[in-house]
Order: sequence, then structure tokens, then C-alpha cells
Amino acid sequence: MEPERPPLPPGGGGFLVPSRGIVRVRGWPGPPIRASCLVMAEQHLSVGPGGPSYHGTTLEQHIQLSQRQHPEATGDLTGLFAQISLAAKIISSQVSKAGLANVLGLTGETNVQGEEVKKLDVFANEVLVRCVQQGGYVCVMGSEEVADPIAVSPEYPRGKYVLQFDPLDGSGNIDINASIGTIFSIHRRVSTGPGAGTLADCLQAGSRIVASGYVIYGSSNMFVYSSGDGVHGFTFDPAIGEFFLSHENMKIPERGDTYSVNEGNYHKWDEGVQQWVDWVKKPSDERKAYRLRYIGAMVADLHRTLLRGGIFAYPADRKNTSGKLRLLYEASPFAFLVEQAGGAAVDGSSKEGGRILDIQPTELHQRTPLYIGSKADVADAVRFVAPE
Ligand code: AFP
Repeated sequence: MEPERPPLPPGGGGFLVPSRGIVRVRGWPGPPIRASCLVMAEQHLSVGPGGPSYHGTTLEQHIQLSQRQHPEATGDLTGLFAQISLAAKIISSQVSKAGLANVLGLTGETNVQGEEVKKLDVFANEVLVRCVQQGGYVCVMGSEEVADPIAVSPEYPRGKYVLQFDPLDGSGNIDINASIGTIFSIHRRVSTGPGAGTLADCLQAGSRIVASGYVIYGSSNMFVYSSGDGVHGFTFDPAIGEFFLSHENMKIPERGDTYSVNEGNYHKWDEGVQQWVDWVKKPSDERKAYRLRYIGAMVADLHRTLLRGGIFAYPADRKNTSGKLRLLYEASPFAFLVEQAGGAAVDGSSKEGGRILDIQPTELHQRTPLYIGSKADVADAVRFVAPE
């Protein structure tokens, strides 16, 4: 039988005294603790004169704190984020064991984009829809995988927000174990009445985004979001099952040294785009040649671009005359994040750039050309690609 432990002294514990792999916590009534066990715990829990205390802000705590700055806030956005982060945890758990769980491969169907549907695309879509609609914070959803707006099932309350998402971006990478992700944006409802939201709720410009973010399922999993007050990144600790703040107030460098584009499309591009890529990778007396980095999953390419700077682009070409990326599910959410981090996002349609967040969508699955990243790098691209 385990001996009864003495109560903690008034005021809590003491401090850590590591010696030969063992950590003695003054005032801790239990047996000595192995140092190795404490390495992880110390990041979130430390024992000080006032007793044990937690370090590291969780995603939900962070959103709650930022909501407290707005006295009019009802807590609904915090609630919606809780549902999205729950869905992200479920998706990430499935993604991380994809090779085992018979979820790799195709369903045999094609989606609204005419692309082959992967089993994990369907799974991720289902998880998001179910988790989010149960919360009661949205009135309608839009998904890259679904042709029409997704009405919230009548058994759940309708909330004041509109959620749009790409449930599993870069799913071409699933079978080869490379990084993939989930992208989302949140708008306020514009339709009136208690019923389900409408197409008009979904077709809102990016400049009206309330919050957007992405989850990257990579060598570690991260949740990155902005609600208009900077961009903040949280790393998932699988032992605890929480996202903890790891990258506060992310800022994209003014200029980077990397370009990221599918150069296999070179033969289909306009001359301006070809000239930009020729220029960007050619060294001169004034500048070094840029390095090429391209994963083929926007979440992964833009996560790197946010952290290191540079430019990511998916130009229009002869086959995809409006580009390939979807305005509502990919371009706008990232444009919001990148602008919040101090960068720029344009479609290259004019010498002023053609700001992505100013585009008024007319279709749910509308596509757009995209040049996004460090301000100086985007401005350079616009000089070449914008029409005279
Ligand atoms: P999938 O989700 O169908 O793999 O598409 C990914 C994506 O929309 C975006 O994440 C990539 O940047 C882009 O397409 C890659 O497209 P290419 O394969 O044409 O380079």
C-alpha cells in the first residue's frame, strides 16, 4: 500500500533542485521525480514559492484573452475556435497514422473542382462540418470539397458566423507523407432572420474577414491564426493534447531570398510571368539569385514564407486562365494572415497590384491568380506581371 503523503506546506511547494537525474521539489510530499519526466512538464508547469503554476498559453486561452479586449464580445468566436481546434486535433490524429488506418488513396469520385477525391479529404470535411455545426456558432459553411453552401442541420442553433474552409489542402501530398493542412476563414453573417445562412453570407470580400488561420500537419503540428490583432502560432503537444503559444506576433520579413512557384508551368505562362521568374533566379551585381522552394501544398509553402519571407505565387496560365487557387478557401484566408504579418497579397491584375482582400467574390469556387509574401518581393513581381 502506498504510504499516505503529507499535505503540501502552506503557500504551496518550493523550488527544483536537480541532482544526478533526480529532481527534488522542496515541499513536495511525494517521492523524488526523474529529471527526464520533468523536462516536458516544466514547459507547462513549474513549481515556485506560490506552488505549481502553468506556463504557456493555450490557443483557447489566447483567444479568450483577446476577446476580453472587446467588451462587446459574446464569447462566440472563442467557442467557434474551440470547435475548429477540436476538428484539427481529430484530423491530425488521423493524418499521423494515415498509412495504418486504411485512409490513404482515392474514393473514386471527383470533387467540384474536377479533382480526384482522397479518402482523407472526405474525412477531414466531415469532421469539420460535424464539430463546427454542433457548436451552434455558425449559420452556414463553405467547403472546397462541397459544391454548394453547407446549411447547418436544423437540430442545431444557428450562430452569427460564417465559416469557410479547405479541409485538407495539399492532399496530393497525403500518400507521400509530406506536410498538408487545413485553411479557414470566418466572416460575420450578413443575411437577416433566424434561418440558415445563405450564399450571400459566403460571398463576402476578404476585407470583411473577422479571423482566419491554418493548421499545418507537418513534422510538428501548428495552428496559426489572426483575428485582426497580429498573427499567432501554436504548436501541438501530443502528450497533453493542446496547442500552446510558440510563435507570438509573427512578422514576415520585408524581403526574403526564396521564390515558390510551380515552374513546370513556365511554358503556359504569359511573357511577363516568365520574365519575372527569369529575373528572380538570375544573380546580378545588385542582387543574389533567389532560391526555389516548392512543396505543392500551399499551407506548407506559405508557412515557410511567413516565417522566412520571400514570395509564393500561383499565376494564371493558358490552362488555368484565372489561376488555380480558390479565392475563398485558399487565397483570401492567407492574404488576411500575410497582411496581418506585414506582407502583401495581390492577383497582379494592375500596377497597383490588385489586392486579394478587395476582390468581391461572385462564385463560391472562384479562382484567382496569387502573388503573396514579403512586401518588396510582391512589388517586384507586380512590376513584371501586371499589364501595361
Ligand atoms: P490539392 O489540395 O488538390 O493537392 O491542391 C493543392 C493546391 O491547391 C495548393 O495547396 C498548392 O499550392 C497547389 O494546389 C499546387 O498545385 P500544382 O500541383 O499545380 O503545383
